[in-house]
Amino acid sequence: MSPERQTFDLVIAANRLPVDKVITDDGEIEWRRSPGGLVTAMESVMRTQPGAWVGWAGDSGEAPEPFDEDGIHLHPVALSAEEVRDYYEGFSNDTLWPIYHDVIVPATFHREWWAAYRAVNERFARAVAEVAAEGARVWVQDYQLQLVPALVRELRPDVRIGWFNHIPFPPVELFAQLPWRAQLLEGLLGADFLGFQRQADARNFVRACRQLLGAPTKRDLVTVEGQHRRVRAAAIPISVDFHGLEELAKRPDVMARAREIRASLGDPEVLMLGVDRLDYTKGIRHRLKAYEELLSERRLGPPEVTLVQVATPSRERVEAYRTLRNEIEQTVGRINGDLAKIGAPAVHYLHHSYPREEMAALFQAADVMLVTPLRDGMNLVAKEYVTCRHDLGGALVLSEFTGAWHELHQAFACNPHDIEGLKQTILRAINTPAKDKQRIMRALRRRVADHDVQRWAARYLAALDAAPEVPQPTAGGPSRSAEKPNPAAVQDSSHAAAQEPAPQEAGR
Ligand code: GDG
Repeated sequence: MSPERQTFDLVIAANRLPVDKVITDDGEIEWRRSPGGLVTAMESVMRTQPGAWVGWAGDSGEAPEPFDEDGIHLHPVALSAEEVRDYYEGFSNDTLWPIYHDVIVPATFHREWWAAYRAVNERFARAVAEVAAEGARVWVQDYQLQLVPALVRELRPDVRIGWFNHIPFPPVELFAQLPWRAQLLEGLLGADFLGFQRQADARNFVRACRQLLGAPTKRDLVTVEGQHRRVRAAAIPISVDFHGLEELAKRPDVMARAREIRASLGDPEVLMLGVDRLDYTKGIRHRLKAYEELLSERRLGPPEVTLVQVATPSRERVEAYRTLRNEIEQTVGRINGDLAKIGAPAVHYLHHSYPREEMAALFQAADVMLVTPLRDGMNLVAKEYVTCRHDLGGALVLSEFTGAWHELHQAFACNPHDIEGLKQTILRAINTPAKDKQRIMRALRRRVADHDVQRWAARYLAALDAAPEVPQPTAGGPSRSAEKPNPAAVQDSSHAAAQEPAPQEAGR
């Protein structure tokens, strides 16, 4: 640690920095805050304590110098073009992503990708070690950085380390396919506390440690033998900035835009909406199949009913994503070719990303929101939709395979693999009386309002502080054994388990 470096009590490490580079008309470089739940949550935390964010700035090659942006110290990490290919597109998105999402597409294993993943994780760990103050809290995000906890612990045994997984953690039978499974688990076990979206994800992790490493485990604790440490793994489900987004959705211009969207679609009786990154996990193909069958069977049809599908471009250099895009675009073409009328397309397919205001307007315009992933860590779109429905209108069709379903169990639940069932659920979401739908929407909104992203971050950090103690070497930094566990945090995170619906509620 160089003495002149600024250091921080809270350090976030995430694959991406929360800013995008924009070149202005006069050729100047500007950084614009990329709006996302994580950034909003961190803003609320960093208001009371200065924090740093370590991440990639989005361009390959040399990293920009560290800079401050809206009260957060941003510390860019460099990635070469080869590392973007091997660490990011390769190991993160073509090895880990499929394994962690039920192998919906086969995973690709390359030893060079693993070498790049390790090298980049080492670089992130060194950057974290540089900016973390004595005894700081370090919060590592997501599957791209699973080796960082152990690497940081080696460099900086004085800091407290947490990791949060935004995606599912797979059952041991799938995780075991990874040739580097032991190294990944050992990387994570460098943390004091590991956060997951669902209880099932935390349990999968603990089981993997027991079965693949032979580590002793007890409930949500894994013992790291040799280091006399215990690591806790628990569910702390992420959420959205309820009040910020609701305020946006209440803006008169946004509400007027929602009406304008409906009018430009010919004021259909039923407007259905899908909003997803174009990813095979999101179940877009299953959704289109159910919709196509409903149209062919004349149970629904344009112009009375129409579907808007926003498919945000994603990972376009990964083969599986290019294949998916072709399949979806062919299907949309076929549905419109077979089933649309002049001036009344059956599917409005939009392969763009939109400003937040437009998303909020779309959510308010939609009578039925289709969230049908085959597997999804949480799915924030579901929570954003109910947040925007301050009018209590609309209906949410929600896959049981999302983390969100474990909290939003009043939604119209579906199994997207069951096309017949999905069709029935869509019809039910359309035909349920408005009064009943309002009651459902009120309950869904209450859940998200009470469990917003600010509360998520506060709960996570409280759980990190309350994580089992580590015996510290007496020389050097402050002893952490003086800290008391925070019973409130422990109690609060077990609350998530209480919220999981009983299995018999699944078929609603
Ligand atoms: C991962 C996990 C987990 C999408 N298109 C546009 C746009 N979006 C926004 C949505 C939402 C976000 O992107 C997508 O979040 P999701 O949660 O739906 O899905 P992933 O991208 O797969 O996220 C997921 C999440 O991490 C957080 O932990 O929930 O399970 O896979 O906020 O609104 N936003 C704008 N324009 C778009 O065109 N402005």
